[in-house]
Amino acid sequence: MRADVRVVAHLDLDAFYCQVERAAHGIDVNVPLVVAQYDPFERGGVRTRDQGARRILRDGLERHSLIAVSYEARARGVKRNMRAIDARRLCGDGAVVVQVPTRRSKADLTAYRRAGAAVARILSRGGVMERASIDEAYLDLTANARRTLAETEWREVLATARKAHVAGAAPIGGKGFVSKASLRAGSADGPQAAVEACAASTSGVTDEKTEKELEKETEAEPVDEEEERMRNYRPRPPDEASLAWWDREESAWGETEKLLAAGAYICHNLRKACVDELGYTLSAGIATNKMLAKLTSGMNKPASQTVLCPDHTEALLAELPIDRIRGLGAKFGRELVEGLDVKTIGELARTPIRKLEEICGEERAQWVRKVSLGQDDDPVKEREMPKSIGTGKTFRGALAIRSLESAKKWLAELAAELNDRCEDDRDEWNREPKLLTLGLSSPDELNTNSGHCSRRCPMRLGADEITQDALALISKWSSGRSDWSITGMSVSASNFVTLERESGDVAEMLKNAKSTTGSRLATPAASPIKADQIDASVLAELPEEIQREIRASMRGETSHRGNRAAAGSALLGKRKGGVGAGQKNSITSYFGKKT
Ligand code: DCP
Ligand code: MG
Repeated sequence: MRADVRVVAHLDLDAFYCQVERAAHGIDVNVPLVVAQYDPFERGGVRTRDQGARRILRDGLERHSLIAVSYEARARGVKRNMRAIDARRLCGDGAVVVQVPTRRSKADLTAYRRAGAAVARILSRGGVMERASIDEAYLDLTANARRTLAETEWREVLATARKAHVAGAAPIGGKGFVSKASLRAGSADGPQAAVEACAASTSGVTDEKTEKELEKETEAEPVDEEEERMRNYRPRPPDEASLAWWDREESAWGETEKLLAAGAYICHNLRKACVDELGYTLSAGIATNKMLAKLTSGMNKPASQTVLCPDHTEALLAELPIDRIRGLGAKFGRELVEGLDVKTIGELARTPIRKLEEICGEERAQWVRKVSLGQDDDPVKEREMPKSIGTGKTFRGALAIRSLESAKKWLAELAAELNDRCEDDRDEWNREPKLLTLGLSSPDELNTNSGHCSRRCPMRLGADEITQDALALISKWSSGRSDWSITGMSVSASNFVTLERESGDVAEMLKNAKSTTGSRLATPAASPIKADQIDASVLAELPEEIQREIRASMRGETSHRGNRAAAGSALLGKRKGGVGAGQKNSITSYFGKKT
């Protein structure tokens, strides 16, 4: 068995916000549901709207744009970025329009983040997991697939695996399920194939198949109870070409194909666990690298998975429009299309490397060549836990803070933000911080500390508590000084301790989220933070003074400023490990966060 073969899955929740809202409001799966953005021009300011039913909108629908559309609504022609009023027009009065929760005059994604984290916890049972956005993740299933093949009867593996579609099994552009429109990477509208599948069950006839034909398919492939539950969103059963591929003689199977089948078996069981334990459906792509897995996962949405094996890859990419690969869209993609007079990935693959280099230079040409051949070496990486979380703001010139009252006002803002992030962090990593660090930039520190200093105290969670504690630190710092001013302020949380147990389901998690103080602490404080793991892209976003300070600390100029290195590192922690950070040259950095 070739040691370098990988089995990589990409999993993405179907109409994610809609699924969360459906569960929150108890809306039947057959009812078209859309999630709308809040009205930014709401009279009297954007009101806070929590998880309750007040978020179901009945009026003013023209003022809300859509950010998530259920497959039932997609089947009726509703698309993301339409207005909520259009959903009502296309789906009738039965359509449910839910507004995103709001807090402090902006969207509050907490419920979605928590649901995404709960799903991720289940998926991580399958192997090394890399979360790619709020509702998608990559899994490296290689080791698990090898184990599965060694320990599980092939017949059992195959019985489950063959529920997956096989990309490229049917001729592209023919009557098979692989249509250009179903290759949705980079497309905001979702897969046409899935829309057709839904339309078939709701309005009768599709371009390709009559309801009768679909019924016949279902008769030919009886569904078991488990499959029935997964059919919340009526996935289209694999077509005949896919089934013929699965049903080949065992002797015809290559080793990589068997590993991919085992990957499909594992992936199916993980998706089933998400349905059984949380009620959420996902779609998945199983292939030999991240780029191909991502490309494949959207081909048969919703609630379905697709396998892409090496034998079918070339044919699949050959017809794929160039802009379907993330990183080859927009300006760069246009440059290639126009400069080389090519339209598809296949044509790109046949372009001599010299010509590619003329258009985009040596390094990029290499990347383009690899992508066009369906190659991607980027490993699935577990995300690192940030060492600290923080937020800050600068107050230059006339905006400088000169009174405790004004400091308190801004601290309240920063504290609220920090507290939110700590709550999200707790949901994701099951831990709480024990140390609060206040970072200050001030002309008063110029003589002694080159303009910056930091102060620390034990961390109490809660926006008010953080405000009070940070204010007490400022108050102490300012006492004895006259005419002081502050030109930059940051608050950060660090020294995390793991909480005793992980909450297993969403309801439990929401319950836990209400208590913010750490009575469930288990392990001793983590080691102190160091400014040693710095991400350049995050550094660039920080106030200049703080950037300078961190750079100095990286050069080893610690002397009297030990604390400040920690403060800088804390600020960086807010995005450490984020998608795409520090991986500019990798293919998958182009498949960044969608939200
Ligand atoms: N989202 C958003 N604004 C966007 C895109 C997405 O707020 N422009 C949110 C709403 C989505 C969620 O992110 O529910 C996940 O994005 P996806 O692109 O995965 O879309 P869906 O999960 O809604 O649908 P699909 O079934 O196509 O994955
Ligand atoms: Mg999704």
